[in-house]
Amino acid sequence: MADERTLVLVKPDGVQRALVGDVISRLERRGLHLVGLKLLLIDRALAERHYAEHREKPFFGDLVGFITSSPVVAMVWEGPGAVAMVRSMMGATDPANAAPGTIRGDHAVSIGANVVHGSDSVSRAAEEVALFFEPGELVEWTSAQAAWLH
Ligand code: IDP
Ligand code: MG
Repeated sequence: MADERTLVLVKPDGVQRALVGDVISRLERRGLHLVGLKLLLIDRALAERHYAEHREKPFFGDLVGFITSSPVVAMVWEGPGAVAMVRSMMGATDPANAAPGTIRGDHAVSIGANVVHGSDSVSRAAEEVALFFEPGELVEWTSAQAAWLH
């Protein structure tokens, strides 16, 4: 499986509920590694680009309003098959359908406040990473630096 990068956001509800550490811990223990990390308040322009695919949906206004309402943690995680792996660890979009053991299945009840975002394809991941991070903010692990990575 090729190494992939994926964008993960801990959404405003996850940050406020002190779930940042839990999300990071799950992804670390799984064996993915961090290549970028920041805390930021998303502005409207970034939110509208990030969620552009949902522009015509009835919940778009609420979605943009929520993601811009308080700080989020944005991260880039790397590893073999990372995009699909993170999606499976997040659980279904609607927490009512999210399996126990997933982030949403363990921590959420509301489809709007569902703790995390994860890119849904390799191509979209590249676009989302570029929306949130400058190239210089991402770490290229060398094999020597990665000696203790698993
Ligand atoms: P995803 O986050 O699992 O990729 P998407 O379909 O891309 O789900 O939707 C983006 C976000 O929009 C979801 O995480 C959720 O918070 C919100 N959302 C999706 N569908 C609905 C809906 O029907 N009502 C309200 N919010 C929704
Ligand atoms: Mg999505």
